[in-house]
Amino acid sequence: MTRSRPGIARVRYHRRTPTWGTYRDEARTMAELKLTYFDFDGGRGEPVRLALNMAGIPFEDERIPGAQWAQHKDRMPLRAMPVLTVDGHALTQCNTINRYVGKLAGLYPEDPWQAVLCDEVMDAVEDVSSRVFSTMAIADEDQKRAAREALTDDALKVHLVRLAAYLAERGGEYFADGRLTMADLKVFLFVRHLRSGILDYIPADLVDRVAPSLVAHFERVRDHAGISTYYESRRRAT
Ligand SMILES: N[C@@H](CCC(=O)N[C@@H](CS)C(=O)NCC(=O)O)C(=O)O
Repeated sequence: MTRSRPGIARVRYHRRTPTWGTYRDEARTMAELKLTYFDFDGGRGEPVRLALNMAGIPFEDERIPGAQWAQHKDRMPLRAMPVLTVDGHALTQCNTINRYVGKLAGLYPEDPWQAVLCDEVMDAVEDVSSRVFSTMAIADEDQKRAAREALTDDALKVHLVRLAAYLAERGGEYFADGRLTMADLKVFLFVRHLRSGILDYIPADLVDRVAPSLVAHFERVRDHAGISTYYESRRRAT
């Protein structure tokens, strides 16, 4: 996986064998990576953290506390995060970053059709979760309630039902390539957020009622050795 970008420094590293997977140890030439995102274990930056940790790819996990965001905003190319800095080049757009990191981590399909199925799911989740995120900025409680109830009755249900249909069409376990890919990480985090109960006016049992197969998928991904090991290490660290 040698990238050909003349004049850009590369770091040589030895990828560890993940305890959960089948990767063999292999020496690789890999870019130096830094993920910059908010300091919580979720959101648009989290699939990248999961994928890089699962694959044992070293990276700097730069976590910006929400209270300090104003001081950092102007150094981001589009005044938003996540930003993945690759050998000094600041890359934006979470799904673009997910595809790149998915390729590095072996969590993105090589087959073009499977890749587009993976992309479709990632973009659908991005679309609907952007609409959920945008309600967080609504200060007026009545307006927030109205916006979230409208989302629950329409876009959220439509997306959850469609995602469950995709899952069933694709064998019922994973969204692309018959194995865990970046699409599964994105759906896992979306479902975890919806079921967490922290989103007032979006019922925490919505997914369970509307798309129970996505709950089974959530548990499958949560219990994946690479993911449970990562979150155990986060629990120990915090
Ligand atoms: N289209 C961008 C959206 C990035 C975005 O809006 N990120 C949020 C955090 S998840 C952000 O930086 N919000 C802070 C702000 O806009 O001030 C992407 O896909 O990465």
